[in-house]
Amino acid sequence: MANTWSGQRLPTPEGRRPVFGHVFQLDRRAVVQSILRLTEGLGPLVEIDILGQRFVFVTGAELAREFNDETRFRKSLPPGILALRSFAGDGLFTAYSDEPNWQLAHDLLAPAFTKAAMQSYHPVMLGAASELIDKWDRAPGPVDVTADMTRLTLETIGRTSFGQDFGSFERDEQHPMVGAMLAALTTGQRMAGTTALPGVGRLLRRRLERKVADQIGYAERFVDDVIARRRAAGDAHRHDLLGIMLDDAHPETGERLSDVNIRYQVLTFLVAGHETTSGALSFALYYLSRNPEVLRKAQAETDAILGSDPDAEPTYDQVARFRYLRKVLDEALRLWPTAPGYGRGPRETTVLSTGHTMTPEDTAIMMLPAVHRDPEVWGPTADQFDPERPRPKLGGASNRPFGTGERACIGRQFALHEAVLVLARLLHRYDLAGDPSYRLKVSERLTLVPKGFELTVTRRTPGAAEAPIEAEDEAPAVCPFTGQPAS
Ligand code: MNH
Repeated sequence: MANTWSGQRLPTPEGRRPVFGHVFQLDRRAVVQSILRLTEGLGPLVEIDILGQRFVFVTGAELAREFNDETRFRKSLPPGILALRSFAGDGLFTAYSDEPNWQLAHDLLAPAFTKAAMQSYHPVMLGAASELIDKWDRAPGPVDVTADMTRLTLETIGRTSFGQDFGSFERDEQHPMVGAMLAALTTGQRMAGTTALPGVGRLLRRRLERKVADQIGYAERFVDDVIARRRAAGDAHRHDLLGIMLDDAHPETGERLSDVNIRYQVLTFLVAGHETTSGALSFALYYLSRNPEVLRKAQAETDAILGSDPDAEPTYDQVARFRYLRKVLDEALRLWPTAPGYGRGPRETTVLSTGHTMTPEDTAIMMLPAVHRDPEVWGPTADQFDPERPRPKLGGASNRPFGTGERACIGRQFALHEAVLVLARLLHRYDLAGDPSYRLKVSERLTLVPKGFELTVTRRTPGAAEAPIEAEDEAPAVCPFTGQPAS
């Protein structure tokens, strides 16, 4: 059986009950935050029992670095990710690394994330940002930040990758696709938590399955329709992510993606391509609104680069120059990695530095919010937001919001370009005021996002900045495919 850890005892929180394990100590709507609380002080390797199913978490930065070694370990699919396969199949995110469609899709889609491709997305990203700005210019009161960031990122991924406009800024409610995707994903995850329960579990699963069938059906019909319309358009269509999947064969093997797999990829990119970036933008705006000095510096940077015209749009090359904004974003993703974990397992049976033996059937989940706040590495101010904090002891190895190795995020550059571009336009144009009585609450969908966070935005007059701000210590460039520093 998988994930037995050869029967070894691992540190585990108190109050574990027979059959139920720690389930009564978990808030069903905030499982990640519950686990963070439960595992505190027990690290770096902690076991949680949910209804007889074992979950092993890595909460220490040194140990996480050990797991990031690609020669010993690779991505593994913990139950919560495995459950997504009923929806996303062997799409890029949920495929096993040795499944043929992973390498095929990885190779085929790499051209959609080159610099040339990013340059072609740039004007589309600017267009979506302008629609957000039109909405905020007209806002009669405080804006719902997370909802609007989700509008923005859904439009960006839809338009750049599939030529699909969701009309998010024309509607008051979110597009039905958002609800359908979230329902499919969260239910899949909840079902994963019940697999060790034979009797009750089966009933519970069947009820959830029925509830979600309509939503999955909607999402699949929507995607099939996008694909069909593109096919009907004939040769005239564009060479975006969808175009590549429909038209291109692997340069060496001549293989193509199947229709079923293309559907999985479209669903994967729609989900992976917007939720996480939306959360990252929302957390960054939260911290900016809470740190006036940081906001002032970030605004000065936008003035220095974009000048005094509030309608100025950054060029592709200018986006890379927002070094301070990039640090703000990185620091927000350190504290709240919106994809809060990833699974790793050994290629061969191995002994960890903790002394525990791990077989290829075992999985450990890197608990990123804990890893990213490990005081051993980040010091006593680990929990504080400080975009200018010095690089930590382990450098980038202790900060992996985009995962690691060959299975690291393929959309990293896409997300960073989009997020910096949008933040630049917003801070150049607006002053931000949060409600001082708001206390950060984090809501857990598939990803982490601020909950109920509103901002009052008022137009500002961009100044001619006194002196352009240059970041002092520049982080080394990181390869988007390996997550390792590019040499
Ligand atoms: Mn993304 C994989 C985080 C934006 C598409 N992404 C990952 C992983 C993390 C991650 C972590 C690795 C998971 C694992 O090892 O199991 N992603 C993010 C974050 C953001 C993000 C924090 C934004 C901020 N991701 C994006 C965007 C896209 C995208 C934007 C698409 C345009 N991500 C993916 C895909 C994968 C992935 C696809 C799976 C890659 C693979 O396994 O080959």
